[in-house]
Amino acid sequence: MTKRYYLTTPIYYVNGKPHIGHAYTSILCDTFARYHRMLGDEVFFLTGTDEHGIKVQKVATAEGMEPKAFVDGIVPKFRELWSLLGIRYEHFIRTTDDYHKTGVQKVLGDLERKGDIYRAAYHGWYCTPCESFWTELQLKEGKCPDCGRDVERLEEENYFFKLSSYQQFLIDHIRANPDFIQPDYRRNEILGFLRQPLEDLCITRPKTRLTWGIEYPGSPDHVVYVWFDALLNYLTGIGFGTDDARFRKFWPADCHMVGKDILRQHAVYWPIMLRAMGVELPKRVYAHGWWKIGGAKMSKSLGNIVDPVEIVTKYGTDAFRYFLMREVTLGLDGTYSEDLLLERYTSDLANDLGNLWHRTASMIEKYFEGKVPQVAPEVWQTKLMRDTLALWRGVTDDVLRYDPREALAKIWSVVTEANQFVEEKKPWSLAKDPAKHGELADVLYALAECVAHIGILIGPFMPATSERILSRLKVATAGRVSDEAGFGEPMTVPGTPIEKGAPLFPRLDEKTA
Ligand code: ME8
Repeated sequence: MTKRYYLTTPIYYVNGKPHIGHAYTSILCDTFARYHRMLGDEVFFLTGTDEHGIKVQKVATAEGMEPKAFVDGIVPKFRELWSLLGIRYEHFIRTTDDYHKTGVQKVLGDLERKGDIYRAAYHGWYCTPCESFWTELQLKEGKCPDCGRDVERLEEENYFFKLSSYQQFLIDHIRANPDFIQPDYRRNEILGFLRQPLEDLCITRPKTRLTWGIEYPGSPDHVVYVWFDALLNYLTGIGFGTDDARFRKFWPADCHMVGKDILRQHAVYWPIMLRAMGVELPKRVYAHGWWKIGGAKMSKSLGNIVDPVEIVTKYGTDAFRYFLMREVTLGLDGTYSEDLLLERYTSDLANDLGNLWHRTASMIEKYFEGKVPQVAPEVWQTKLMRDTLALWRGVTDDVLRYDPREALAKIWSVVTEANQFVEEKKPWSLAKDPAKHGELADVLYALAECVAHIGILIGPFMPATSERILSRLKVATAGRVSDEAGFGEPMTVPGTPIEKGAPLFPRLDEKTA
């Protein structure tokens, strides 16, 4: 039976252009989604934009625009970036879409009738940039304990969601399902947080303070708190309330990929909301780390962002994708610098993979008129071929464990081995001796096959490079390999003319020339 795989990115705030941090989450998810498609799974990859709330309203007002007109102008920047980065999603949800708003209102109505939402007066402190409520005791020297900024005194009527009723349920669920929050150290953090009693969540804002939101169904004077609205995208985006068959087909989500900044919302509020609704919980929430610059998180509010478009224009999409996934272990923080990217580009891409392709194609051109040579079947018994074929299992395991860095490291160990194989076999010497023509054919065939197999496996990580390699080698099976047996088959056809083409990763001075 076909497996289903439902994966989500956070829906990003549209209060500014996307930066490397957003690109990172989307590239990770795209890679996992592509890998699962390669395995033959029926994949639903959902991404989109979080458009309501004070942050967006503020920026729109500052620009002298209506919020809706403002967000309509920003959303295309996200879509364009995803297209530039090769992000292939099944659906792009906007929280201003009607089907989403209807879904949110229905959930609120149901929960209120069930008694999980109540109206009450709120007295306390509020941090506007964080959109967080704090009690007197929680403040740190009179400031927001999260961001250290000023807070304002609030006294207003709001609607509250009974998080507290479900605290023990959540603790039990997290304990019984070790995969639910990943990595492990984040699960421990959340369990630590849950040692304190949970306060009920204020899920509305009075329209006197915020108008840009979904209207609360029970009161024309309130809009829904942006997080309550946003989290529900994971349901409405696959048809909750509009396409029940699709919803039932893909829910529960296999993985919500998020940054560690928003783990609490996904690992505490969200499962409790679902439990209250009587909907199954997602299988996994995976929190990745932050890209930092000079020790600080790259963020819109700090203004230290790097524009992915500039990087991609200079280095190419696949180099950017490779760098982000190879540089840090999923879960940990990484330091972004162009020097590090350049180092990876030069060593791993231009010198290792690029060179492997270039010398393989050049020698096939020179010694075999550009055609894949005929070979003896023993070629498949060489260490290089055995190590190449073993990649399928190793890389697949790594991807299924959400370790793209290790997957790439494994692939690159074979790239290195193949380059060493060239050095050892010295095809240029074999070519001088007609008696060694058969051996020369074996060496070049093995190299062509090795590169073809690597071409298949890097597809989810570096789709454009994969396509380039496979089309130059005329690999007809591309896109049809879905298991270890298929991966074990020959990919190239002796006698077929290949195309050397331009360098896969040109030296940067050549690129800019
Ligand atoms: O939080 N390093 O949206 P957002 C790594 N709308 N990842 C980063 C990053 C960095 N420096 N900066 C941002 C929101 N990200 C809500 C989400 S979901 C129901 C609602 C990535 O625009 C990372 O995935 O602030 C982080 O969690 C997300 O962008 C936050 O995006």
